[in-house]
Amino acid sequence: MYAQMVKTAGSGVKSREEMTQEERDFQDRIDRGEKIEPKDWMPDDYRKTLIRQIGQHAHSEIVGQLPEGNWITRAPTLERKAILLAKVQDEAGHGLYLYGAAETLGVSRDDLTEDLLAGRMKYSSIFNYPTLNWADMGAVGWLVDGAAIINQVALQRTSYGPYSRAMVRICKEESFHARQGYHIMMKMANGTPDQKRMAQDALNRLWFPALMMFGPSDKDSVHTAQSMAWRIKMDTNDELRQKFVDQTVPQIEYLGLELPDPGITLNKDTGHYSYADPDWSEFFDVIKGNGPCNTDRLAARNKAWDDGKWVRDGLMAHAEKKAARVAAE
Ligand code: BYC
Repeated sequence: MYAQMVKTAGSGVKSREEMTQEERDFQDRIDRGEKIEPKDWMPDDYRKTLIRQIGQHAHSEIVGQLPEGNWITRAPTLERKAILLAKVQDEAGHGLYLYGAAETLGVSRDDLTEDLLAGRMKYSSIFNYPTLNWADMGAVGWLVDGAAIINQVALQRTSYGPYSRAMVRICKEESFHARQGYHIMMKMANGTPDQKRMAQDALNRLWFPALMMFGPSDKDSVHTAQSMAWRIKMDTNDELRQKFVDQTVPQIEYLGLELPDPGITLNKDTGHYSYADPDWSEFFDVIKGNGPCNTDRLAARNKAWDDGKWVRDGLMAHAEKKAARVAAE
């Protein structure tokens, strides 16, 4: 466990001897599986890592509304429209739970938002890819929410209490999201030849970006060793990616679609599928801001923030008046 992690070469994780007594006591709590709560003592870097990860996670939920929100008015039936609308609203709620969890660490929601809008904080790479047609709504729900669940189910056991509790609630809703996406794929894969072709094309385009959601390969992941020692992350990026591939390949086969990577093969000895890595240079380019939709996504979020100023100002004025009234009573 932790003792093995500290020896990871070049991980930057402190050995027990290098820790202060407070840090050792903190690590012991983590190793016993205790939850850390907002008022507990924690190392500065633990706090910073959580703010970075939870903040990015919250931003992903909010930015993640854009590629799907774009299809609400064009959903093919009233029922599909209502389902997609509910899903996109859920993502806003997930963002709010996560901003709430981040705020318990002493950072304000406005500061996090400003960092996102100025391009100082990241959000998931996947949302920098376009959603071109209705089949993409199926593939996003199935693959993107499917990948998010695999990561988030593990995070339900994360060491920071408010983050872990937010994950429990989010995971329940994510299961519905993934199911609705797969349902769209089932309809299309069993529909007309054109619909099946669209389903295949959406799978082919979104497969590698979905694999990238788990982050760089373990050898290039800068934060994994320390985050696992602190049980902020419960699994490595490659472990979660493998789980996703193992879960998704049989689903592709059930749909009767072709595998998006001809190299996918089941290794009978390990029980796992081998698969091709995504193009990591593309991934690093996307997270640096150079993906197909980065500029549009940030412009849309900036516009929403500016357009919403009158609402925030109105709410603040109302709150101030109410506080003054209460104080005068
Ligand atoms: N995209 O050391 P590493 C969803 C960055 S969406 C962008 O492995 P870490 C949903 C990473 O931040 C899913 N950046 O990092 C919403 C770091 O850069 P910095 C959202 C990425 O943190 C709406 C650098 O690369 N889920 O739910 O240990 C509709 C090195 O990486 C990405 C979460 O956010 C990426 N994909 O591990 C539908 C889950 N990957 O910060 C669905 C919570 C890596 O040093 N987050 N980077 O500049 C995590 O579990 C972890 O943060 C990650 C990365 C596994 C993503």
